[in-house]
Amino acid sequence: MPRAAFDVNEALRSVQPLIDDIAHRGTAAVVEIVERFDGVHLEHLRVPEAAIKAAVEELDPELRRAYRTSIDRVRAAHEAQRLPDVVTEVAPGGTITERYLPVGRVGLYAPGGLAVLASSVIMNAVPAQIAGVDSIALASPAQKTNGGLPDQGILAVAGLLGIDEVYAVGGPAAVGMFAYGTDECDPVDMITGPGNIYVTAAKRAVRGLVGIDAEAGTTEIAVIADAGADPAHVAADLISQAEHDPAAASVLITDSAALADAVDAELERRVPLARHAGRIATALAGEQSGTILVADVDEAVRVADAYAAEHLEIQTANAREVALRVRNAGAIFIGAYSPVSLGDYCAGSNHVLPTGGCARHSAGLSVHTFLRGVHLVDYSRDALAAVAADVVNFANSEDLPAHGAAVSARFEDAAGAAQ
Ligand code: HSO
Ligand code: ZN
Repeated sequence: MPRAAFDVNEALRSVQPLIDDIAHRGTAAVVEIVERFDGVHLEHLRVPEAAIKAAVEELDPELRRAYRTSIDRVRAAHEAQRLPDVVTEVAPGGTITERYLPVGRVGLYAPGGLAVLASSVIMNAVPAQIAGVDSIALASPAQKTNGGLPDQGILAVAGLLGIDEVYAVGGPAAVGMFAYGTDECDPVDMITGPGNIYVTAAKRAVRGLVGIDAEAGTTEIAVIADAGADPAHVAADLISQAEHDPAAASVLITDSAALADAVDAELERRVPLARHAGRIATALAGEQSGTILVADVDEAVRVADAYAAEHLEIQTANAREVALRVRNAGAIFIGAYSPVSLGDYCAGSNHVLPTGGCARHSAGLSVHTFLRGVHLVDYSRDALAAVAADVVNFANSEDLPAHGAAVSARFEDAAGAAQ
């Protein structure tokens, strides 16, 4: 199954000048770029705190409950990712402490565009908060329909999460603002959050100056289903992720031709009824979507591993046992009652996941994304003395004798004689 084309370097050509402009002219450049691309003139980049409070107060009670459920479950599941400091005594008197330190300041990006995803703010902010990041800024495009403020749902989620530093800045301008800082926004150490190809290109442009999360590509779902799966469930789930993007990939892997036909029939019935029928139909018809017929569930697992989907559903007998055999997937959804869309919002799992086959080498966003392991090296005099000859010999073998001398100097008197 080919992946949809996604040429970030091409986009980078038009984005790099914008980033350079922000690096040189700061706020003035950000304001001009927002005006040019979003058609909104900003007096201030920063959203007044009163607007965030108002968004929380005006929340529809049912939506507020949904946001709360999501936040509570994502918090609960991500608490388990905290890493304790670990002290290892590698020799008597010599210890290495693995210490996990949070990134100091993070800029989160929440896109406007095709779909404004308040849920992604939760998925990015909660792990950062649990990691102990103490300064979190959020940027999201100014919406003409909301008086030049970001989307109300994004503001409300920010309020519920206790984030009060929010900027009405979208696209590459937000990435440039976070990376270089302006007189209104201090520079950050790391930028995370999904965005369109121009946002992704902008993150590529500032990578190194700041840390960035993995590049988010087009969303994908693969479903391993056997003859016992419910074709209506499978079809609904394939449609759910196709709803994101005409280039989304929906892949069925099955050992049952009858199930494949039944799913096709369900798709034919359901797609025209969907609100976003146009882009769903385009995504399902694309060469990146389709059905792979396999001999048995073992072969299905091998295909799933080779494909390395962002989301993998297992709708087979003994689904949990099958899931435990899979090596490559961003997240795995087990059985008939764990659809991907549950995970998109309220399962507790993170929905920022590796796409485009990156699940072969990378994991989704987590508390670990915002932590850095630092080694604390602590040897006593005796412990250093015991290993000194090894360091000296190793250093000499690399023709770096001053390295060895830095150890021996500690065991010599002022005249250079061994003590
Ligand atoms: N399925 C998307 C996340 C999302 N879906 C947000 C709905 N809102 C990528 O994992
Ligand atoms: Zn989704």
